[in-house]
Amino acid sequence: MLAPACVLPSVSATSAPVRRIAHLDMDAFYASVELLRYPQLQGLPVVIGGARRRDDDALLSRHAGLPLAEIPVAEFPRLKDYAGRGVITTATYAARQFGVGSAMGLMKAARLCPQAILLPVDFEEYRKYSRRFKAVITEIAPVMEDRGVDEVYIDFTEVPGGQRDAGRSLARLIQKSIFDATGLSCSIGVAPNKLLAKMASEFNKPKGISVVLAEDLQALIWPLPCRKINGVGPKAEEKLKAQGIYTIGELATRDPAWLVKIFGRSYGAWLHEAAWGRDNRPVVTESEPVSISRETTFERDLHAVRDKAELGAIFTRLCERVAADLRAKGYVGRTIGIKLRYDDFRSITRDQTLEQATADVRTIRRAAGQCLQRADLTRRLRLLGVRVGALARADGSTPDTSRKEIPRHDPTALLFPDA
Ligand code: DCP
Ligand code: MG
Repeated sequence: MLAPACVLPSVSATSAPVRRIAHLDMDAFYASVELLRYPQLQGLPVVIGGARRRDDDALLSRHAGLPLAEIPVAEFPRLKDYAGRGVITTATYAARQFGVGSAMGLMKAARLCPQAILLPVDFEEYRKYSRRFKAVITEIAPVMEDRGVDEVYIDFTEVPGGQRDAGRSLARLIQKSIFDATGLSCSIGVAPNKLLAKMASEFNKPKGISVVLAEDLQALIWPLPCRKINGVGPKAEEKLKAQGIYTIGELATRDPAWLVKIFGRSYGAWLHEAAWGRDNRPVVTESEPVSISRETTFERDLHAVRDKAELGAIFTRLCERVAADLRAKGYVGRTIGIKLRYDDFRSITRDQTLEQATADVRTIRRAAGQCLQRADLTRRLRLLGVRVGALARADGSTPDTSRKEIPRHDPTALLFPDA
């Protein structure tokens, strides 16, 4: 006999909330920030790029005293007058209609859209707006992963209202709050995981909101070219095409064992999972480094034999700094490596993996020294670096290793080798 309904907990009371991950990407980011300064360019084809700050300065000095928003449109530099080897960082949507876009040479773009207005890049301004829009998001939804200047992942799952209308309501609120605070628009994709959310945010750009549910895989994801998977680059795409695989749906039908044979164990297995829309990566609020490293470029090229003492002191100092960084950040690492750049700018790396993770300077120095012996030391060197990877938290917890850390350049290592 069935138990009375009242003693059974209702499904909604016991089941975990549906996982809803958002990917947010700002629309024509650099260009949109420039349009805040120069609203008279709204709706016009504008490209950002080149190293022509001087032209902008000239424009400003010609109109000294005039508010930026009142500089006549006719006064702005045009793409057709550009000569040089600069490339476009981004273009307004009006300019994209002419086929110009990120990474295209300015001279080529000038042929496609000579009348486009050309503005120089101002990274500082973009970073300022980047910080602003991210602060708006974390006020509303605290679990946010920073993925660079204009994009983030946000975990909607536990946010109040994050489940409403499959995440659409919260996405709308975030879009509006960012616009109110900055005047900038963005596009948001909401899906069961990062992989699908990243694809979804592109669906309705600009100012778009797109929701992809697990059951939409076949209809919305499988018709897309494999290249739309974040992690399938041009090389993998070519290789897939050579196997007759063009769409994600075609990829999904292939036997995983076959994919492993063609693409290798880890990438082949990942391709299969990606094609089936599976991805368990968490939204990581604080970046966890993959490795910690220090490197220094010498003021003059050094030779391993002739400058042995000087090089040795710098090497020890770098190891000390890496060990100190590890301790300060609470990590130990198993893979110890070195990086050398020769006087002809060729770079090499050597590393070795220890039995046990360490943050001990002597252990690091010894292992790095062994790596150095495996390198060609007959040429003069212009850069030396020491790196500790395969990190684990010193307290035993496991870090997420989906992100990379840029080596810290250490100009003082040469100046104060014994400091
Ligand atoms: N960027 C760059 N060089 C590239 C690509 C991009 O300098 N090859 C910069 C300029 C962009 C910013 O990064 O404004 C963000 O890149 P996106 O790919 O998100 O491009 P946009 O935000 O400009 O446009 P979209 O609306 O398509 O996101
Ligand atoms: Mg963008």
